[in-house]
Amino acid sequence: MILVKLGGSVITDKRRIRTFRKQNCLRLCRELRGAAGELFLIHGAGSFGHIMAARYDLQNGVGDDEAERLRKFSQVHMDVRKLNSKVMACMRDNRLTPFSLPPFSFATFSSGKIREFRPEVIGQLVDIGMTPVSFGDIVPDDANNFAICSGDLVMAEAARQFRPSKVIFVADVDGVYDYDPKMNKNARLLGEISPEVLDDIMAEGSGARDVTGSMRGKIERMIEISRHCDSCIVLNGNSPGRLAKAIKGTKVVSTKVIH
Ligand code: IP8
Repeated sequence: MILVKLGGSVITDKRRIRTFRKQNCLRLCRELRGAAGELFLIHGAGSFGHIMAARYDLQNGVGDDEAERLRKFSQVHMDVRKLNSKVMACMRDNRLTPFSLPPFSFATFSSGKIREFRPEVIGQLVDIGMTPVSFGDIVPDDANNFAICSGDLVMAEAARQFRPSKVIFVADVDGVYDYDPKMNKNARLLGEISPEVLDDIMAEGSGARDVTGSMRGKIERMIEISRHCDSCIVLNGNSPGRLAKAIKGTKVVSTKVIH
């Protein structure tokens, strides 16, 4: 299996609410064709999820008597499903055979973590040559009534269960940098990232943060994922051709994640 996450920042404009980057998404789906038949695709929520989730503070769940907040969870869920439909359409336009799997169709959640995971729901689709497509979403949660499930959480559990040959994170920059490249023009692209260098480059809390966590937390999760696959890389999806080459096994500008 090849596990790919299309980051929300490459398929949406993260600063403008519900703004889809259709041309980028179409091209990336074309590049994914090389993985057809063995692909599990996950995409982020971008500006269809993070802006409203942060505005309404949805990362802290919802109480039993908060009907108005439930409406907000429902709204964000609807928005991310709209984004998912757009991604699905781009895949179909490229003659891929996507099948949408919201996280709650194969997992249950408690305190924002996966409680049960049913890999057979995903495996069955891959076995018959379909491409399951999951995404960052709002999910029912045993402890907090509702929670936000990042696509990264799905990536981590899928890597543990399926032990993919390749895991590819498609970002809007060339890989992982020592500083945030959007804030610091001297930031240096790292060829490799491992637990040893993580502490040197990032103090807790540094780097951009969104509703599903800090940059450091995301990198820690990638390092964990790298334990369960043959290769794990972060590359730039705004640069045409890199995803297709990485799928083929050609070396591209990227950061290799190792443990
Ligand atoms: O973009 C976030 O998923 P991510 C999901 O994969 C929501 O971290 C609803 C904000």
